[in-house]
Amino acid sequence: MNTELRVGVIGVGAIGRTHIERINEKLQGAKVTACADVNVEFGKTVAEKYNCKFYANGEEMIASDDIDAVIVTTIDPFHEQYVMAAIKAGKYVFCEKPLAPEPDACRRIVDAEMAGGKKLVQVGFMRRYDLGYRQLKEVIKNRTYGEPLMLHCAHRNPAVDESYTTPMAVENSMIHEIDVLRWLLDEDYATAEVVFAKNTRRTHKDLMDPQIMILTTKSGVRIDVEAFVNTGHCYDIKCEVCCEDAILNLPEPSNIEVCANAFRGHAIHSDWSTRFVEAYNVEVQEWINATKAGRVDGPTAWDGYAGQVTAAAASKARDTQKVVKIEMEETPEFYKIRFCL
Ligand code: ISE
Repeated sequence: MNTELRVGVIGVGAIGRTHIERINEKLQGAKVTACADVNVEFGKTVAEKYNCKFYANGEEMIASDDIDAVIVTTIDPFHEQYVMAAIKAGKYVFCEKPLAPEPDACRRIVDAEMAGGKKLVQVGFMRRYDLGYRQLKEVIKNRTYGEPLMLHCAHRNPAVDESYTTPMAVENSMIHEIDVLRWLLDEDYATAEVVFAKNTRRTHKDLMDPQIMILTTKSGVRIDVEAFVNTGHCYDIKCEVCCEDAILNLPEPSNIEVCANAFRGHAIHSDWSTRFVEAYNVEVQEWINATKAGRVDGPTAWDGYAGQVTAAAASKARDTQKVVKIEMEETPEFYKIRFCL
């Protein structure tokens, strides 16, 4: 396809708008030509602002000739219906994480995509596009420093509001580690466990914070991930990979070093949207390029499914305070090229 890819965005409340701006103002080869939102009044103002056609009905937009490809950025429970509509229309679709909240819903998407015989779905796991994680991936893939043995990770947010409750540490935050570490190590998980630390004074009654998720992979790599979402001061993502011959660390995004007031250091990010802004840009640009070339290069519907199967096991482990075995089927041939970014 030599002409611009015409993209329709469903759900323009939050990250949907950011993707519209990114596509129209920063990236190459695509234009947002339509958008849809259940909040009609608000959706119309967004359509007017970005000069695209508004649809009150998302399915109608997906089926229309106004667009070639779809971005789904609605609230999570609505992802399945729009991804399914895109598969039915034979259009490429980028769906923000999670593919769907329940593993069964993800499985229905996988089955529908396989039945259609063509990969169309990409899931928005943007960490895979972060330069630092890509550097780690290269070294781990080549076994430059031997086998990876254990990983120590942290996912720290400055603060969350009252709507963020205990299950969300796994399902909304550590789902990123679940995906990116599976991709880094190129293998599925075998068990999950979640333990609690002492609660911070900054939390509220429906949120245990911090929490530690412990995963083992099928080959025996041991992973611990700390989720601490009310640090009060920073957005901080850590990933330390202990290999046989070296310890590897996810690099910090670069920032000027400041020396003042008898202190030397550099600022770190206070929000995920700035920490991973470049990763988002690369992710959406690569999606545009692959879509125009008729391919899915990024995280597939199967990856989305594997993520939710693992998250469900970790949630069960948290609720029962037991180690839970993860039952994950072999990756079907259809999805076998999943790790070839
Ligand atoms: C949020 O929903 C995200 O996706 C961010 O990337 C993550 O860091 C944050 O913890 C989540 O709440």
